[in-house]
Amino acid sequence: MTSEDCPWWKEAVFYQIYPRSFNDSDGDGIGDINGIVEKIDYLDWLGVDCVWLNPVYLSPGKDQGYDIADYRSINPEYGDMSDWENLLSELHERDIGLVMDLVLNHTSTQHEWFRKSRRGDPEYEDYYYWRSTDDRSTRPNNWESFFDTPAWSFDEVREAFYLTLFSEAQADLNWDNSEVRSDLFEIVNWWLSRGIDGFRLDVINLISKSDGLPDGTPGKSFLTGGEHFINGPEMHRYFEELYRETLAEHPRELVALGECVDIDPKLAEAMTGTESNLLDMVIFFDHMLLDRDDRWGKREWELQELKKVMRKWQDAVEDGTWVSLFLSNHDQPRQVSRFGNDVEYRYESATMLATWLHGHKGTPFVYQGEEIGMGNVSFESPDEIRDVWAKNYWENARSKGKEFDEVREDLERFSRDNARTPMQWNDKEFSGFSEASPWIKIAESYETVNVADQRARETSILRYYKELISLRDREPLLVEGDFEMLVPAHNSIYAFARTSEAENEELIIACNFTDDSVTSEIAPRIADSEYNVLLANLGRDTLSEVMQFQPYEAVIAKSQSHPT
Ligand code: TEU
Repeated sequence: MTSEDCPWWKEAVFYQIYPRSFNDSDGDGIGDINGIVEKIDYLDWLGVDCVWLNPVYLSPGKDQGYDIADYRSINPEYGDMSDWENLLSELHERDIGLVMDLVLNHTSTQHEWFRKSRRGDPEYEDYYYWRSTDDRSTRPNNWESFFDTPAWSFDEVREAFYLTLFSEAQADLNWDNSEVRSDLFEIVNWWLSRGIDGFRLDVINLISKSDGLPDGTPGKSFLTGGEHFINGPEMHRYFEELYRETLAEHPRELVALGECVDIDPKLAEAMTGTESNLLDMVIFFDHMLLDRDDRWGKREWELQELKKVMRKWQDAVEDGTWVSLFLSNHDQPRQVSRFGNDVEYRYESATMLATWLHGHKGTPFVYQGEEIGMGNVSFESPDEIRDVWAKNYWENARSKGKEFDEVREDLERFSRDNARTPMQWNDKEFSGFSEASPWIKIAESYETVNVADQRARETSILRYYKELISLRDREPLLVEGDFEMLVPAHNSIYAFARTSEAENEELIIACNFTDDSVTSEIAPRIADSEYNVLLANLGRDTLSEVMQFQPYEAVIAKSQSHPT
């Protein structure tokens, strides 16, 4: 389905692949590019339109590929450039796009630029943020990193501090240096010339830092100093320049999706057109913060809060921006464990959450394993931790005298490792992911939660995802319909309409977010028109004015006449 003035990426369903954990073709316990190729028929069968591939570039892997050592080569653990070219052409043959994940805010400290910069090579000395202080126990400012450490690391070679907003192996590039910008633009063009369909731009709203790198005011941003490095002063100018020098010249319709920490709708609108033209859609995180308190703590939250956040972003979409719709990615715990119930209601809650997500206005993203309801894992000991952020969290706790058991619950709830356990293809040893013991533990659930089993069944989470994805192809209201919240005050039911006044029709999407049976009047107006159920996870075939919902029940229904 391609309507004339709707870009392909608005109609698409994206599938996110974390290559290290998707499928291992060569038996070393690490997923790889040929492993993805082996599963393209599966992606085709599922019906997705475009793949977002997490970084596969050469990298020492301190942050699993987000520390790039060479933007123009492939990590040998994943294959080589000809494997990658084969992946692209195999995807394109099935009409599936490929979006590469590009990290332009920082490089690995193994990158040639950093190696030259630390030695003071005049051409590269200003490629990063270097600062000296009188003694090495005093940092240049009080900024905090995203990974629970100070934002400065000391380099023994240059005998100075470098800015590092993530791990110490990731040095922030100095975008104020025009040479840095033009080198990065060349890289972007190099990838575009290989025929990809666009980019996911990692933490793209961090590229500009306040002049002079002043101290932050503690509490002003969720990280000390954030007001000086998130949405910085030159951001729009750099976005516009990047756009002008790369994507703007391109003859095909590409997509640029920007991962943006801490933005609001106004900024999103600015980033997607009113101030700069770089981004087509933004990845926002407000809904990922509802259940978190101070990063690792648990916060009780209410459905009303989710409604508020989503309404805000749906209004922004009506006002002209566009968003990615997601509940999971490689940085987040598994959605069925987090927002559903992976013990008693895995099928019900996984399918409800999918219905809810795909019902909104924006582009839906499915993160590998979500489509079979993969859940969080347990961590028996610190040896099982792989993620650098989780390691820092544990190390910080340990240095304060804490035992592993005291932080275990936090890790099991929020660790990024939850999302990174191997894909569960079948119930065989190593879950069909590999012939060898994988780089990270396999979730205990693989014997019962796996692709082979769910594909063989008539009713399963996987079958439901396939239906939901294909519904988007048949039902333009899912792409274009206006959003309207229904029963806004209800504490258990999240219901909304997607309407088209011109066509005089609407969809109603209604979801029970709880373990309980719940009654709700969805909308009195549904009484005067016929509603056909298009999809329902628990077999419902009609709508009524007052509905009794089973735990985690979800339904999408369509009216023929719009209420007056
Ligand atoms: O993530 C940026 C980021 O800020 C997240 O780690 C965020 O803190 C998390 O989603 C909590 O909600 C991007 C990548 O997605 C991540 O994997 C990288 O580690 C990070 O950038 C650095 O490149």
